[in-house]
Amino acid sequence: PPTIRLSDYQQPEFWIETVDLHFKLHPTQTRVRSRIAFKGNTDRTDGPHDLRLHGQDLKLISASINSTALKADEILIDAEGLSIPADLVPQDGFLWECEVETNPQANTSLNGLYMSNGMYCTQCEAEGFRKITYYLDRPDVMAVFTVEIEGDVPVLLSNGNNLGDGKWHDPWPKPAYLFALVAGDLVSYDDHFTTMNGREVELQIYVRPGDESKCAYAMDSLKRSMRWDETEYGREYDLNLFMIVAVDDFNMGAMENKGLNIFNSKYVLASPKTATDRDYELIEGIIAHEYFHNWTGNRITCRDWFQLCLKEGLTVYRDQQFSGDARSHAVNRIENVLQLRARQFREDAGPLAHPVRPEEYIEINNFYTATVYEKGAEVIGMLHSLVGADNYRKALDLYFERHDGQACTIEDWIKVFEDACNTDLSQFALWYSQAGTPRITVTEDFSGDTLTLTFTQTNPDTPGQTGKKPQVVPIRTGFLSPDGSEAAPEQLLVLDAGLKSFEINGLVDKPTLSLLRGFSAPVVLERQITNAERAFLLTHDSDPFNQWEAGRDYALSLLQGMILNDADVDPAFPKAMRAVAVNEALDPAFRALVLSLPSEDALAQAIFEQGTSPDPDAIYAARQTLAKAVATELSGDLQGLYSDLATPGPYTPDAEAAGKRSLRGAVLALISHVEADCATAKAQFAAADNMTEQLSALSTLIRHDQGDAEVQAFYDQWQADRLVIDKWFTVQVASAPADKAVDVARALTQHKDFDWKNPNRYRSLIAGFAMMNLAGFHRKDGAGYEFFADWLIKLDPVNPQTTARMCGGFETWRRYDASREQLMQAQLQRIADLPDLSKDTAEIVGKILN
Ligand code: B3K
Ligand code: ZN
Repeated sequence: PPTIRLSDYQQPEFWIETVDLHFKLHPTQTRVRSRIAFKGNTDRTDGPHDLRLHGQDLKLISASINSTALKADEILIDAEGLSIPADLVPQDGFLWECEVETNPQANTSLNGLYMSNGMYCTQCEAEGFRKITYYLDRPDVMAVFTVEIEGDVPVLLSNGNNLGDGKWHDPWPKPAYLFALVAGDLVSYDDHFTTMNGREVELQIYVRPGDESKCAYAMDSLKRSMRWDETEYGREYDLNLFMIVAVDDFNMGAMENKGLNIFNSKYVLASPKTATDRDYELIEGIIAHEYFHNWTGNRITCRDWFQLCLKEGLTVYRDQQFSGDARSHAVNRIENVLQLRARQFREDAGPLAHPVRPEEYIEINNFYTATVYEKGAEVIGMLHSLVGADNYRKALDLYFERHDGQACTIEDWIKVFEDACNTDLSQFALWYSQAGTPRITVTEDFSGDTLTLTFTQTNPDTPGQTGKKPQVVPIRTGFLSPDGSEAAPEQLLVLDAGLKSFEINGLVDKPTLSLLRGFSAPVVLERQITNAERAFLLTHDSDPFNQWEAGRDYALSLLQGMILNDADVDPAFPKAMRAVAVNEALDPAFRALVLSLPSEDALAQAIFEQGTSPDPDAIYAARQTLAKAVATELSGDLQGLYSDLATPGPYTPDAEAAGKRSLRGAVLALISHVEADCATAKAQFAAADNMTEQLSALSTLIRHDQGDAEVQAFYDQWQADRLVIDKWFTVQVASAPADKAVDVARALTQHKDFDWKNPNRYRSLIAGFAMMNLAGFHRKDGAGYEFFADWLIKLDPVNPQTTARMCGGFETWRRYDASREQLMQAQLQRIADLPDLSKDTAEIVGKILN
């Protein structure tokens, strides 16, 4: 398969003005008729051009140009589409009419038109529309769509305004990737919204009959998102109808099709008994994300797929702002940084590293990555802090004004900031083109009343990129006096060179530095700091992110010492943890985050960066020892905390109640380290009236190998609820003791409910095992690797997109000792050698092996 390059971009030979689609739905023989008004592209003076249309897995029934039927020998069909020779194609414009047949039932890729539990559904981003009909399936071709659907089902939906009888019209020109069709036996949960200019918008969430009672939270999140986009960005909704559909078989979280968002049912349906606090939080964030795409993605879209971060980075940034406003900025920031480090830093440090705006790909679906999304959002956060809030708003206003209705590039985006803020961003733009996480060091020199800070920056090599230039790194810095107060006003130090010094004058004592407050740049900061300074920051820093970071960094350094040098637990650490745990002035959600130790994967990465191969069993053991030490220090407080943190009355999903439950969950985990029989967890499991508490109890019990009866009871209670049964699969493989995990996972693949073609179910078990149980996956004999590879091989022919994404489980193979490395390499090679491997998986496995 060819490599697609940004540098090869050319405008299309033709544009499309209008598209009329007619669907006659049938599970195995759906007929699609299209009438497409093409016009010539006057910028392409290199004609005359053949008509080249994308198309995949289509049976062509007929085609004509300006009502003249094309003969079979006038149409050249290949695996990627069709071509009509230029002499048959009026170069300034023509009407294309075509009929094709597709088989939605046979489409297991969940890309294009497919079926999920008897319901018709589409997924067109990035390149799924070409599986529906022949088209110019590229985002810079924007057209007005009119759709008519005939089918033997009660509900027939598409984008835009409902004209009745299965007919739809979307007045906003859009690229084909935003097209959607849904048809099936669905019911809707309805509401309405009045926009800032007084327009009435009908809101509908479509679900399978029986699920109507689980839509309230998604609807509430939608209305709050709509209001927020008005007040914070001045963006009003632009159709009189907004629909969300929940489907069970979906490759990702959700999709922002114009006026008809399609969601993985996991991110719509919620009730206290079946959804955890984390589920509620994700529903709120993803509903907001997809809604925000209406302006950042749909009204202004991407010129080509290399510009993906234009819509994704910005929309993630916007949904993070929204969630911060809706909940707690501090807690959200910490959670986002945990994710960023776990997924994006890991990606940036390994064989799949690529810039926020990649320059080449084989399969674009492989680039919906943490780098494009999460690092893309970090880059916007840095822009925001560099230009300031007022300038940021000015730039965004200009962006919407200048580019509404266009398909844009990162250059357009940067130019808007340069023009609105009167600044030069050429160096800043390196964040979009250079891969890898910059590493920053700092030295401090205090003399007289002056502190001199000297920063260095190194920009590590990544696959295909060496000799990088220094980037612009905004470092928010605080200066703490010995009594914990701010000795000088906080500053934004902008490191824009490989080496740079800053002077801070008028200080009485040498301050303790609070560096990179709020995690103001996605970098690794290396500093010389003592445990006493860490404890001081954990107690006194007024920046909650850095307060948390001090505790995290403290734990990380202790654990590394325990793992690598057999160090004993530093008794000051449990004391510092206790001080936070019992400090009622602090938000419970924040306290829970402080109490949670660095993940096993984070420790493995940190140890690897020190130049040693991490031992997963030693990592597991050290975390256990440290947790036990904290639990012992807190033993006198735990039962009191546990009962004080109970949230009386009916369950509510708000951040405050969720925060208490999260701290209570952390306390429960500590209690079970000092309680022989896990009695508290057992009692919590039996009494729980909500999924958060039921699941945290179950996970604790499994971790301590005490949960057999509860595992069965949970299944008996929830077997009819697929989203809960997904959790049941995950908790068993993720929490199983390391030596048992592969066997548990293997046995569960035999369970009658392991419907592996459903992506949620597949991920719940296979990714739950490979990504959430470090020591289990890395069992010495390689059984975990073999099991994981077997299942990647099995899924690839059925669903390449999900398979390729899951291969990330092997992305860290070079971290480990020679024996594990060889075992993983052998499995990767076994996959790479398959004769019919999809290009999706081939691209990822090829890169991982290189
Ligand atoms: N834009 C979609 C993701 C499409 C993924 C295609 N492989 C969801 C989102 O980012 O909002
Ligand atoms: Zn998105």
